[in-house]
Amino acid sequence: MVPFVWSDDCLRHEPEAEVWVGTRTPATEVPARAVAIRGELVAAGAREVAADTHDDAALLAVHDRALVEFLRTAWDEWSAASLPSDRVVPYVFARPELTGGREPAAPAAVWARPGLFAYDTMTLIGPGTWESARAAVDVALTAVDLVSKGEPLAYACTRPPGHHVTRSLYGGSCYLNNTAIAATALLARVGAPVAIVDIDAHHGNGTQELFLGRDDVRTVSVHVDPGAGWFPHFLGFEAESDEGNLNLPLPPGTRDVAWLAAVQRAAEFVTGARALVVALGVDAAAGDPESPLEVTAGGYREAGRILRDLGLPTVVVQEGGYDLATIGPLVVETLRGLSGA
Ligand code: SP5
Ligand code: ZN
Repeated sequence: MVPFVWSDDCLRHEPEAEVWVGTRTPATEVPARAVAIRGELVAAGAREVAADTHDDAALLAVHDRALVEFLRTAWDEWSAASLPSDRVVPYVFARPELTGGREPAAPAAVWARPGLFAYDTMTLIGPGTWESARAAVDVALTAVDLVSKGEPLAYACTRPPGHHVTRSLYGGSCYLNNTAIAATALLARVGAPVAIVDIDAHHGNGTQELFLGRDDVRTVSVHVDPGAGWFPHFLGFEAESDEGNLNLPLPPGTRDVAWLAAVQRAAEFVTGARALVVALGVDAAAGDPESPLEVTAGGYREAGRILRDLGLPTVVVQEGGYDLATIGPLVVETLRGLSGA
């Protein structure tokens, strides 16, 4: 079985809640997700590799320093301000139209700062959030190191996930774009083009925006149609596609055959790349509480086979997947397909 990269620090982020339509609802992106995946990987005989620390170079090649510094300091500043919420949450948003496109002022109030960097109210910051997000970057970069050293396939057990984060905005339960950082690091090692295939149930909007208009990283996302009312709502439509970016939105209720046909198209789109990053969300599975797609474990295994057929050095980065009972088996099945097991 494949090597998988792990860091205990990825368990330190405990969002506890998500503020959805103004209501505090229980968090879905919980530490138990990573624990469940690890347990299943170990049971399947996968080899655990401890994450190495990496400096900020690859991180800052993808994200604005201001976002990184905000995330690094947000909890300490918030907790020192004696606010009524025990998690960092935005309340006023510095939209570009609000300031006529001018740079918004750095707000004096600590409680206004999240509105410079957050695009939703669901992605809370607490003690340990920064440590986990930064550790996930190290996990992803360690998997890139393994593949650069000749492993054909490596799995990064990243948590929190990352594919919804743009250069300067976080959201969608994500803080740092592990997938984009891995692809950027891989690009420096193997040369262009590098491919990102995102099979999370939700559109990889952050990854799309980071690489749109570039020909050195090709991006493709297979996801539930945002036009049917699903997150990220404003993005993920077919019309955003160009020579280097392909969106394949699917209707709610989509099952294996149609989903795999889209994964096949995704694979064809990136044929000729020198290396592959798979943004592996297993929330497209039937029964996942966060998506209406109905993919089976066998479907995920077949997706792995389709992507294996590209014959590329491959880094798999964990994204979503919220059903604690099935998340581990779904990851293992995908990796079986990818490794030809
Ligand atoms: C990485 C990833 O899969 N992020 C997905 C984030 C989507 N969240 C949108 C949630 C929409 C409302 N869900 C209601 C549940 C409230 N707890
Ligand atoms: Zn998702």
